[in-house]
Amino acid sequence: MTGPTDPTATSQASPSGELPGGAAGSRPIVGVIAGSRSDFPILEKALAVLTELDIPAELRVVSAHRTPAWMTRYAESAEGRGLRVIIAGAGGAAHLPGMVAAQTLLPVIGVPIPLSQLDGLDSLLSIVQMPRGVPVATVAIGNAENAALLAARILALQDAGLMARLAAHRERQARMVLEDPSNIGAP
Ligand code: RP5
Repeated sequence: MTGPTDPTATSQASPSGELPGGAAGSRPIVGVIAGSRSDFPILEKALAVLTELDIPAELRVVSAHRTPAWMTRYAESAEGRGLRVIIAGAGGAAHLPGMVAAQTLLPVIGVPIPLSQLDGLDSLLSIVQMPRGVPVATVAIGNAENAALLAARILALQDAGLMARLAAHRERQARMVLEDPSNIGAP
């Protein structure tokens, strides 16, 4: 058996060792889980957005196939630990988001991870084609940033400060387009 026995007992350290999101030591409200450590480079983009929006988050490896019991413990304990949204990224036969969604009532956002074979289409179809009754909100292949932004929109419904930070984020995005050198002098 691999994986921690108690999800509350493990740290929320990012690969850099820092607590991602929010003030150091604040309790994570978004759980970002990866089917493998090899998925981290993509899922770290979600953490970066969550950190920018000051949303406390954790990043862990939870494999549906290699550690099914750990996946169940993670899903079943998530709400009780204070998580409000789960972002789950997996590649290939990407069953992690769906199987977590089957074991928690928290919203689950799936990130299809592109692998070298099939370019992530396999991951996308594995995650998006959920049966009726067990929803997973699926973002574009590799688009972990959007998973974080969608999580933020869900959380912002009950957090006016976060809603304001999201509005500022959108404003910055728009400004980057409008201030692109190609738009100088445009009407
Ligand atoms: C999936 O298998 C993981 O999400 C990962 O994308 C893929 C390959 O995993 P590794 O063989 O790199 O550990 O479960």
